Amino acid sequence: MNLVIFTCNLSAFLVIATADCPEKVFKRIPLKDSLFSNYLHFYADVTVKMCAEKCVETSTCASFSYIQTGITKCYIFQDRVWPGLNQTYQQHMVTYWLLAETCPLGYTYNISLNVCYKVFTNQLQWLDAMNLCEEEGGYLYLGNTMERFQIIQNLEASYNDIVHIGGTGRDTLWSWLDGSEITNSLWYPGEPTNFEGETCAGIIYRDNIRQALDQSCTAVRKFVCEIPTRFA
Ligand SMILES: [Ca+2]
Repeated sequence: MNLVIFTCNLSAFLVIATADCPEKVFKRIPLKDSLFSNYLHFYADVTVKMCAEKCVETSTCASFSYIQTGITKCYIFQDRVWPGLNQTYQQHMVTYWLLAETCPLGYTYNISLNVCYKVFTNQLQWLDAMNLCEEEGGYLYLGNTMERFQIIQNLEASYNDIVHIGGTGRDTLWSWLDGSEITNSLWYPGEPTNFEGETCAGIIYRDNIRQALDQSCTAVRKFVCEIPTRFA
């Protein structure tokens, strides 16, 4: 088996090429250090390449997590794992997803941002929306740059209410699902209000602008999913 680390400007990519199966591409997903309990297999004292190889060998594997400190640990998963609301965190844990070839049907590809995204018109609670995005192969949309936020700004008028996106927190500890801070410039004036139970992020449309707000996780809203692919 021929293993190659792909060292272009996207150093987060790990490419596994084999003689008898198509090239597999893994991408290090920008999620917080998370420790997941629902793994298919566990391996100790292996390299990250060996861990990726174990995933390729496991037909149902969609992602793996890896810790390089101390005795290396490799966890193989059936799902593309993501940090849930009550996830355990372990510093230095990194997660790679086996990437899809293209944007799924119904998703829009934004070439300048390299992102596949879809706005959903059905309304769900935040966690149900996140689970649906996960079933699609991704997660709730990360608005973690001004450029990414612009996609939200350009939503049709039919989304002129609150929309779920991929951020959680409370008090002053608010972050996108990749762990990056929700910066002050993205909050709607006066938000986050940190009212009781408002621990999920959304986008509100008011006064001709869309900005972030904290809101109840149990409110049913439209939502936006994004899917990482081997080119996005
Ligand atoms: Ca609020």
